[in-house]
Amino acid sequence: MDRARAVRISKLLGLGLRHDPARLRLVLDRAGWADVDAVLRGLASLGEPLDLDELEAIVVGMEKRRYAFSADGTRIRASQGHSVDVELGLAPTEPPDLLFHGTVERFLESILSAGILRGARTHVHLSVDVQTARIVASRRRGAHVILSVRARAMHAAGSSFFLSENGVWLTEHVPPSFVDVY
Ligand code: HQG
Repeated sequence: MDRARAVRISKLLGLGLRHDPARLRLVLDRAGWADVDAVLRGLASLGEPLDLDELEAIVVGMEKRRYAFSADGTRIRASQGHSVDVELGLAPTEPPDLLFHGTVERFLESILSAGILRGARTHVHLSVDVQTARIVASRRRGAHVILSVRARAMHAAGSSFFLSENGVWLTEHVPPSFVDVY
């Protein structure tokens, strides 16, 4: 499959599995899972018919591994990034000392006063390394800013952290006192 089509389908999966299940005619369960057959039907209904092998190639082949199949292969979900209310069932985990957040200069003043907010998503997304944070920042226009988050100290002060299946750290809110410009 050509990359443009894979990216197009990956975006539709994001829409259906993270933000707006009805657009793909899906119903997600509490943990965010949808039936694979329903996903294939939903994609076909939006003009992107594909078979199970092609879906698997997209899920496994994209570097970020945004989506994952259930152990029995009948269901699929997004590993992070939701705006719909789901309970991923991740265990609270102690984070490393520092985590990173890539953003842009125009958000900086607000972040330094209100902290890092989850916005429309269920969690703030933090990266384990600066390079990933740079990629996150580069999705946006304007000068990039990398923030470091004193995650271990936040955890010690009572915040919960979760590590998604694809290696993204999640927390509900990062107070400004734990944020530094990197
Ligand atoms: C900013 C992609 C003003 C925040 C990426 C960010 C990531 C504030 C934007 C994942 C703010 C929210 C998530 C405040 C935060 N004032 N702006 N107080 N607090 N912001 O897309 O982290 O490709 O919801 O800095 O790779 O950019 O979809 O979050 O710029 O992992 O899998 O508000 O999405 O993954 O934007 O990206 P987002 P994000 P996928």
